[in-house]
Amino acid sequence: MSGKEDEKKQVEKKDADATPNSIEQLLQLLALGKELTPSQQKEMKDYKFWKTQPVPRLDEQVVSEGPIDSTKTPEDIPDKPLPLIKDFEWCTIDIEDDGQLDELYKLLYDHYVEDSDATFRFKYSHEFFKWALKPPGWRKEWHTGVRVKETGKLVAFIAATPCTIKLNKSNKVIDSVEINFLCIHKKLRNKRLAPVMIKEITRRVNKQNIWQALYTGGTVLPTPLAQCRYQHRPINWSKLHDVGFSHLPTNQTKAGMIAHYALPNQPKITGLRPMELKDVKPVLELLYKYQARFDIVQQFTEEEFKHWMLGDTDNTSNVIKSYVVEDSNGNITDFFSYYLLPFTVLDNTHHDELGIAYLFYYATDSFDTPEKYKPRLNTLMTDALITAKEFNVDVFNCLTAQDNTYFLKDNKFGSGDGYLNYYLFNYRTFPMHGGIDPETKVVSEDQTSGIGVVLL
Ligand code: MYA
Repeated sequence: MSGKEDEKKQVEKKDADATPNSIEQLLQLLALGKELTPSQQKEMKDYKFWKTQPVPRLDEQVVSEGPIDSTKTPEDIPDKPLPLIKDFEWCTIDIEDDGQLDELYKLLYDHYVEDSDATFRFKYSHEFFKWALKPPGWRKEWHTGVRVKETGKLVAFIAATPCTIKLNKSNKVIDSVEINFLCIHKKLRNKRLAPVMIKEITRRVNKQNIWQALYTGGTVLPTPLAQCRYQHRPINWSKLHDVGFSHLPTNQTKAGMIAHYALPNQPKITGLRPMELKDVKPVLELLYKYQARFDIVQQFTEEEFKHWMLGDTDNTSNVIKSYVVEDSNGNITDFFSYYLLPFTVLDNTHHDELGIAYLFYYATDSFDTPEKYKPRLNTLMTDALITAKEFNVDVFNCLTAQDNTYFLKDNKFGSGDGYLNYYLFNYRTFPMHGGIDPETKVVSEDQTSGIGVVLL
């Protein structure tokens, strides 16, 4: 087969696997990035900033896992922040202060997601920020902003939150941070401020004797440990159609599409109920057993797990929803969780909000019997979709991470155009499977991914 024919086949295959264009646009928004064509891809030497950082090189063949630079101590790290360009100053966003949360909201609302039509915006809430940025062990100075000196206007932000990573193959546990919400005002783009923000958050984290970080992004940087693809499952197809996310495929009727995505009103699994405080310990034990199947996982203390699953409340959070299955002996056999981050819909006479759920952590005790595992996972996820209807979720998203590839097809998820790359800072790992064929990007059904961590 000639190269051209080969390329054409791949495109056909990808198209057959993909969902309508407008849904793809949604997923691009969510992914904050799109796969680059080979001619757009940069080489290592072109990454002027990243080539100076302790990250694996793009062409590197990893022979053993471990830190890249392990020579420094906190005393080697400067006490003072890096100098900023004239007229700007560093600040710390106090997320206990509603006024400062509003400033962060406004920055992200206007500048985090590129939406050329200005039709959809992330609808962050104070509750979301507090959940996302204040897990146990959070530090004020890790919510780092940049302001205009004269006016005090917030123009850039980056956040670190503590986390513990475990690499199952080498049995290494790494004290780490997750880096998220890097955002620069559109007028300050392409001025090399991002590298300064990254170096400053690195300094602040290093000062706490932490030398590794986990982060994700749509942009390809040196060097992803895995790449996953966005997947989505329309729940309220007719609303998605109304706001322009889903178009009607030829040879289909609206009624046919609605019927295709219809879900029962009641969950199927006996014993399914919202997770409570008393479940934290057994659910964490279940998760730990289950997660041994992935290459990279997150370890939680009970306190951390309580925060991430229940949002510091007894499951009355509007942001994180967690459910368990309790059998007749009182044992927890399964659990799932998802978080809610809606979109504001602008310029639509019928709808002003789109409900979006993102699959978070889940586990089941049936994973050691392959014939039971896949059907169980499928039913569990159907129940997750059913419960999400109660919270006005219109589309349910996940990645090809965890064991999601096992349930995507049966639960009518469709592949999007967005990709998410996973990175570790200052650590080499063996490459991990992202649940898609690395060449064709088609979902690898029936193959577990190596990715057991979920980042917001
Ligand atoms: S991912 C979400 C990122 N945010 C957005 O996409 C929101 C909209 N976009 C923006 O606000 C800006 O475009 C950003 C870049 C801020 C993304 N991660 O200042 P520049 C490199 C890392 O001129 P700008 C998230 O939050 C780029 O390759 N690097 O660019 C996780 C180039 O370097 P090089 C990125 O467009 C963040 C340099 O920046 C990213 O004005 C994890 C250009 O700088 C990106 N997403 O601003 C951060 N995008 O020359 C890393 C571009 O080498 C954390 N670049 O190609 C590392 C761990 C740190 C802690 C370590 C502790 C131990």
